[in-house]
Formats: sequence, structure tokens, C-alpha cells
Amino acid sequence: MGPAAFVLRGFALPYVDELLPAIAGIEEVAPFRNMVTPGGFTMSVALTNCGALGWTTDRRGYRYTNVDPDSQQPWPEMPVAFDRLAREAAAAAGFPDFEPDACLVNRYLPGSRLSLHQDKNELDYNAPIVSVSLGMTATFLFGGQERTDKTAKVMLYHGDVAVWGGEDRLRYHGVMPLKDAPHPRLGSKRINFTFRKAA
Ligand code: MD6
Ligand code: FE
Repeated sequence: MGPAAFVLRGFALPYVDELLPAIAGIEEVAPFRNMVTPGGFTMSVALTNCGALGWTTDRRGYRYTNVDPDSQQPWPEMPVAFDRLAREAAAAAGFPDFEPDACLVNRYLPGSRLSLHQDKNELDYNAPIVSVSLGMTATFLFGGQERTDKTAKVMLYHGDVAVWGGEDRLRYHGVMPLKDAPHPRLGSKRINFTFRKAA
């Protein structure tokens, strides 16, 4: 996608049998919820987190917290399979020392979309972001350093892992409204998780 942005097709497929029960476990402790943006819009993507830090948004802004604002309890621990997948994918893309401390889990239903944004709530832009797609296919928009730059469309399929860092770390990106083409394993749903080094 860019000099330091890659899609590793099917990289997560060998992990799926471990990932799905792990997601169910996370959901039980920290359910998916539709958060509100600082601008007052309720996100169509529902999210939760695992790991030491979790990404949240409300009217006061975007930030990482060490507790779930709904329960005031720590976010669920990062499952071992998640951590292994994140490190192996990062290494395969040329980032051998990735140490994720945060994993944002996104749930898309038909029609859910994510508008163009940059990921810039992390302290260390040297660490890459590792993003895993499961379930229904998404059309990912990959832009440039400015919001108005032209975007490329990249399809993300069940099991794909996107890794980006370096000079591509701050590129604008988003997801087009999800089309309802039920996935054999996950049904009318897409799960994405993105690993970061937030602190
Ligand atoms: C998604 N992903 O794929 C949303 N951000 O559902 C992101 O916003 C994202 O995939 C940074 C790096 C990779 C990503
Ligand atoms: Fe993002």
C-alpha cells in the first residue's frame, strides 16, 4: 500500500480458532458499545479493548485509559494468541521489536463505516499498527498525509493483517459502509482488531 504499509493476506487464518473464543471472552467482561465522538456523533462501529490500555472517545475527546469507563474495571488482558499474532505479523512486515500494550476491537454490522482519520493518540509513532480483519469483507480507504489527498481502495478479507508504520504511520484511512454479504463463520459481521503501542 505504501513503502511501510503492507497487507499480509491470510496471515491470521491459522489463528482464527484461537481468536474467536478469545473475542467472546473479552466481550463478556467489556461488551461492545457505540461510543460518542467529541463532535457529538454516535459511532456506527461498536468497540471494546483488551490489554493494559484501551482507546475510548466521549464528548471530552479521544484518549487511552487503563480502565473501562463503563465498569471502571481494567480492560481484559490481552489474550496470548492476540499478542503472538501481533508480534509475528509486525516482524513479517519488517518491525521486529513491536510490543503492543493496547488492542482496540471494532465490530462492524451492515452499514457501519469509519470516516477518514489519522491514528495519533499514541505517544510513539515509531511503533507500527497491526490490524486484523475477520468476517465480512471491508473496503478500506487508504489516503495520504492530508485529509483531502486522493484515497486508494483496498479490500480486506477474513484473515488479512494490515501492518503499517514508518513514513506511512500517519496516513489518513477509513472504511466504506459495510455491505451485507454474510460470512460463513461470523455471519453478518466484521471484527477488526488493531494493536498499538500507545504509551
Ligand atoms: C478497520 N482500522 O479496519 C479500522 N487504523 O476496521 C483502522 O482504523 C486502522 O486498520 C490504523 C491502522 C490500521 C487500521
Ligand atoms: Fe485507524
